[in-house]
Amino acid sequence: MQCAIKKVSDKATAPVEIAISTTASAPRYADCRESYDAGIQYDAVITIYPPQYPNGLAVYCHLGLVVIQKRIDGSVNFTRSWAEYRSGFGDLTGEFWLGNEIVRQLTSEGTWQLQIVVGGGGGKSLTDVHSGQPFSTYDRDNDADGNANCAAQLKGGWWFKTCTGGVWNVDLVPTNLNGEYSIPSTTRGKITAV
Ligand SMILES: [Ca+2]
Repeated sequence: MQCAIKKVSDKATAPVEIAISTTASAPRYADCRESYDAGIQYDAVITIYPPQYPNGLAVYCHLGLVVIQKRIDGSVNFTRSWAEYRSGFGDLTGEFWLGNEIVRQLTSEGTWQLQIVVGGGGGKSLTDVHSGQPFSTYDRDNDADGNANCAAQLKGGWWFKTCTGGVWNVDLVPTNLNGEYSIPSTTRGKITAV
């Protein structure tokens, strides 16, 4: 499974700095969309140079999207603290969480869309990403359930609203992509609530 974000609007909210280099160098891409349009149309770890990261930021690009989460084999533990979800963990070439601070920085300008792909099924795009819901981890309970700590209960960080309901109150959208890893054979390949 995988989560990725893409820019859907260029509406500028801050002045754009233009860096001028006098030395010849490899092409620099502002984001995964640019690298994709330039012909890198396979999954790859690419150093992008968005305005927020003038010195470059390594990300995993997939079909023009910046992948913020990838889980393929359960090799990385996603039961992590607030600080770890903030700074990111794992390995960009394997399983990882890119990091909430990086996502916050990248999405600080323009309008972005979150796409979630579970199993081998198709992706589901959501424009209503956060629905006003802050991120929760086991050590920072920001969910809307006053009686439970959803992140602790479900063993993963997420924009939990309730522990059992949908994050966005949309049917068939997974609510806990960062919980303990498992692939139920009956739901493989489908978007499913987990
Ligand atoms: Ca709670």
